[in-house]
Amino acid sequence: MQLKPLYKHYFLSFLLAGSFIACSDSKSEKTPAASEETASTEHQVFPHKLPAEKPDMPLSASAERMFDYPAPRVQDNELFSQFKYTRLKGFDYNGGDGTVSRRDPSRPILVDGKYYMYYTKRDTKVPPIGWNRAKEATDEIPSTDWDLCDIWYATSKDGTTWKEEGIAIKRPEKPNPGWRSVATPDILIWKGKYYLYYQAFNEPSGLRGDWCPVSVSYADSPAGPWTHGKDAVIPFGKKGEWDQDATHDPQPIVYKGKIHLYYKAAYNKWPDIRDKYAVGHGLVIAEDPLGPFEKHPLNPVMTSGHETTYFPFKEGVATLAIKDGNERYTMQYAKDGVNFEIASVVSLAPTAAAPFAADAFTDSGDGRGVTWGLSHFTNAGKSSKKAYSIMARFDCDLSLDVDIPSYKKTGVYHDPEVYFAQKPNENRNPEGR
Ligand code: AAL
Repeated sequence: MQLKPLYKHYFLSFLLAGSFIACSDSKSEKTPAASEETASTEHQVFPHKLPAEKPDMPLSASAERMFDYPAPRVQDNELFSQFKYTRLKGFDYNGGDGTVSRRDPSRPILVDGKYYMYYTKRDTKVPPIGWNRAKEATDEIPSTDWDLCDIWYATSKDGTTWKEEGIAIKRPEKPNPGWRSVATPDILIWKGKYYLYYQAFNEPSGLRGDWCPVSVSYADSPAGPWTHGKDAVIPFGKKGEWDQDATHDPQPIVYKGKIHLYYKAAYNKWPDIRDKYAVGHGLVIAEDPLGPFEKHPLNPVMTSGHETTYFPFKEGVATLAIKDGNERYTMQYAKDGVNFEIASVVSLAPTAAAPFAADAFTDSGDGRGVTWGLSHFTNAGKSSKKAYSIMARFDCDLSLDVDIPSYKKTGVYHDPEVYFAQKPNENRNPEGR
């Protein structure tokens, strides 16, 4: 089988060397190298000019995959971007003493020339004592950063300087759902009305993991007043199902004429054995904002990511997966809003990202993507005893309508201190292995 190509190789060598003497018996000992070269002369070689389409030739697994992305070159990929950050103006954090925290912003909406955003705000006498000490939490002592919170809202002309307007949803009286804390809101505009979905806690988070159902309130104006609509709008899974313990981070879009509400659940023995936890995102669909919401049979529709970040893109839905799962720090796309595939791998991605998506509720069937949004940093406090979060703005080019080449650069360099802040395991042995 090897003989034929081998002769060919010799023939080529003779021509190139211009000498028959080169063909000696000792050469024939180099058969393996010879047959490797033969392969390259016999097979089509991947071209220097990167093809726009998958070439019709045998490809390595990696080269094959390159053509499965929205563009083979990441710089041309509409679902790839760097993320740039700006501090928000207009929010006071009480000198960073851990008693004031703002986190989990909703996606901003633009109404009559003003942006509105809704977020979790904690303003407590003392900083949170920590998840593990949830049993010691009182009416004045928060367990976690999102315990004893209300939902506030702020407005802005430019998305960077904000005016904190006041409370949108206040914790109701005990024992109404959410009496302990209301948190992590997101907004829907549907048939001229505004709907806020949020987590409604009846106990300090940490007691049973992060146990809380999702409630919804509605208003005629983005400034409220808000009327309580319904509790437990996302049904918990039955015992033994992946989402039996949690329904978090509700995020609605309007898609194919219906309300598609994505949510997060931590599962796999969590909260009993926390280090085994896994995170998934589910999808529930309704024709009315107050429900009933029906679970998609393929849930979880995302198996990587933490907080939910979903927006209409082309005919489908795009999402950003951060922090958890094998595919963390990827942008993904699903033509049908359900079956997501990796579109790009990203760096320095925003946490709890809530992008401004002008078409989040218009159901245009041609989502244009996003260029900025809000996110949070949960480690703004200098020590765990003064833990609090701050909100921030991010900018990006995940839009079909703009082209910002600097956002498409692939290198993201951190200050060396960022790396040195990651300390090696204390048990590293003296030889440094
Ligand atoms: C967040 C979200 C949910 C969790 C907690 C507050 O980032 O995932 O809202 O319950 O952390």
